Amino acid sequence: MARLARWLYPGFGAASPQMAMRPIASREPKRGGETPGAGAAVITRTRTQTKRPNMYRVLLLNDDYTPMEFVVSILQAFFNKDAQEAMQIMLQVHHNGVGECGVYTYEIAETKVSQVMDHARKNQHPLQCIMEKKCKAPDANFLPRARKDPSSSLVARQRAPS
Ligand code: TYC
Repeated sequence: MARLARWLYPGFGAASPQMAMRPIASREPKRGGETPGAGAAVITRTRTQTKRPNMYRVLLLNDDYTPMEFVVSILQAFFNKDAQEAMQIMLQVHHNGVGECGVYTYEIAETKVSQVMDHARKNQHPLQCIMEKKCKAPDANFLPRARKDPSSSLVARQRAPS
């Protein structure tokens, strides 16, 4: 039904500007050498394609001087973590050197990094906050059709019996 609606109204279902309209060739068989003009019509169908934005992880780095409570307060203020989550992330950074505060689109990640760095600088703490591009998970809609070989990790969607 949604496909029909999209065919009739090309904008149907386009939830965001990420959904680009792309004309696709008509399935009508081409008649030899016919050019559009008097008596000929060109039928173009459009299909909406969703493109996922690149996503960025915002990370905190450990140092020996920034107080733990300050890091916890940052996680609550800028990353909307509750007290328990914030404590867990802070301890993760403290023990392992790095921890993830959240995953955002480019502009939001960049803003978070600036906010944290400004706030740390104003309070004279050496806290470092960085962003890193997140690897894309393969999009299920664009995976090749299941091949005969079930050992292929890309297309094997069924779990092997354990
Ligand atoms: N290691 C710091 C301390 O012992 C605490 C800390 C945690 C600092 C996380 C930075 O991103 C950080 N006071």
